[in-house]
Amino acid sequence: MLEFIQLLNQRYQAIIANLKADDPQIALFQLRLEQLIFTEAFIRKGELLESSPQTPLQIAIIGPTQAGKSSISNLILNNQIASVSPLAGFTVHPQGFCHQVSLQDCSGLQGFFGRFQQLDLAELSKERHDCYSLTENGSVSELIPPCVFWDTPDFDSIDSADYKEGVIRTIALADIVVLAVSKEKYADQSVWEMMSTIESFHQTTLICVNKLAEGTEDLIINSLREKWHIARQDEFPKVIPMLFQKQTAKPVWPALEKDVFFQLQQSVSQQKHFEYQHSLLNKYWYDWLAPVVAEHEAQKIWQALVDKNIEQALEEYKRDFLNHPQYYDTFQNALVELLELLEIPGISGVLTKTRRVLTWPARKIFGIGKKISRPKSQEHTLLNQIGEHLLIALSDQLLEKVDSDTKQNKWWKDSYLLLRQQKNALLENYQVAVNHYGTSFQQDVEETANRLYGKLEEHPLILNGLRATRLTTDVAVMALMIETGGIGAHDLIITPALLSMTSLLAESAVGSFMSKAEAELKQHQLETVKQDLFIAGLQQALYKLPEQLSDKSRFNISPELLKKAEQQRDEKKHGIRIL
Ligand SMILES: Nc1nc2c(ncn2[C@@H]2O[C@H](COP(=O)(O)OP(=O)(O)O)[C@@H](O)[C@H]2O)c(=O)[nH]1
Ligand SMILES: [Mg+2]
Repeated sequence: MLEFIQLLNQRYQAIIANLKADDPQIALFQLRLEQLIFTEAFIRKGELLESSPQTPLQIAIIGPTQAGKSSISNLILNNQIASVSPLAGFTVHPQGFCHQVSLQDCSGLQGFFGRFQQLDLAELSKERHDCYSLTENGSVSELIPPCVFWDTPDFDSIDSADYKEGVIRTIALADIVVLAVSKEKYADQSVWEMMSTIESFHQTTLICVNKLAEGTEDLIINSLREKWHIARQDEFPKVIPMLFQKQTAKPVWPALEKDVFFQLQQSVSQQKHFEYQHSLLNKYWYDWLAPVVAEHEAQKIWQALVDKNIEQALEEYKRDFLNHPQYYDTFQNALVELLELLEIPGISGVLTKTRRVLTWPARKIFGIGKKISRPKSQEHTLLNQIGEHLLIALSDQLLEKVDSDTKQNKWWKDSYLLLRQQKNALLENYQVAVNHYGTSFQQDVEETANRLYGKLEEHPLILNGLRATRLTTDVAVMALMIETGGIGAHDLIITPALLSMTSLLAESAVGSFMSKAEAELKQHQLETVKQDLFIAGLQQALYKLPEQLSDKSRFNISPELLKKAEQQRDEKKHGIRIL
């Protein structure tokens, strides 16, 4: 799950970086990015609980600028270890202090912080925000049990992404959150936004109100309570009021509240982490993935468009070739092959004799001196036209979508541009496939001829009848011309001899076999064209086209990956589904 959330995070970042500054989506995407950072941190905490269950109690103090977080940290730690400053934004790294626990006890933390580097307190530099420190506290405090106590940077300072992420990580790590506010800052929007966001972490919370003027405690606590109930559903936590210390400039812990952390420790429960994680994921999932799902939908519409155009192309192919009485010549080709197989006596002799005569029409057709090549058949020309037409039609339909689908307008526009750019390459591949089909299907034609011949062999009477038929040189001439490429096979229809052979066969006992063979050949031809040219060729390449679009404007998370992530989301750590 962590990988998927990180992937989403990266995708959102990349897309935000490429949106125009005035794009209305920016604010929304940034909000989601922040939710993802919170969620990633919480998932990391779950992994820490699982991989290092011995990790000591974690307490983090959080709050806006100048609340006195570092001062209160020192008070609680009974040590002047966290730097205090009158300058806002002074603490910029999460700083962990090990109280009565050793650094070794905290060995799981580096894994939790991931790319953030663990340094010594003294090594932290203001220039670099992707680090945190972990230090042994040295002195003993009677306010806290053995734990790691974290001082954190102000959560309301707008600074680098690393800075913000460091704060969020530390908040998610905490078993107990101490919200530090001063009387000036407790009403800030940033405070209540944060408290509302982390409600889904279900952490034990304590509020320290610092710098209070004497006598204002009740007023401020009441106001805090009100704000809490607006921001959150859970119980209002315990509040520690701390009076403003004019002389010392250091807060003082109320004497009666010495064991508050020991009490709070009792209510820390890590048992429900995965349940909370699951509801956190569910809370945002739909929003986060809305643009991913929209891409999938656009992709589906695109595929349906491709399919529709392929269907139309096949209809054209049927109308203008397979079912066209003048142009369909494949079965005639099979009959010419059959003629050869029949080896009608005398024909071969005639063939040789007429060879000389034949050079004349062939030359006439192809121009004297030019190499004779088999002319492109009607089918070949038609298939190329159909392919080109398909790509043009698709391109037009994409352009229509740019106007009609305002929500996914960019998706369509990018796809349109990509198709325009790749049209020639697609067409070239298609033409190669058409050529290949032209030669390879000849085998199927020959096979049909063989089957017809085999059938005729079962009927020696017809076979002999055919052989006895006085076929004129006409047949031989036509057969030879086809062999040498002098003429298209469909011209055979006008050849009386072939006509007589065809009708002889049709009217004979093998007549129905013949028409069945013709129908089968046609069906097989349609399937082959559909599969080899339109499905394996065009459809597959076109389906994948949008996947090539730039990652800068798209999420490019496949439906399969999304499905896998959704399964993971609903699985407990040991593969048990959450009901
Ligand atoms: N006078 C007075 N100053 C305080 C008190 N608590 C904190 N401060 C001062 O407030 C400033 C900010 O404190 P700091 O702990 O660095 O706040 P942080 O930014 O939240 O960590 C420092 O100059 C502290 O000395 C207090 O009770 N009395
Ligand atoms: Mg500080």
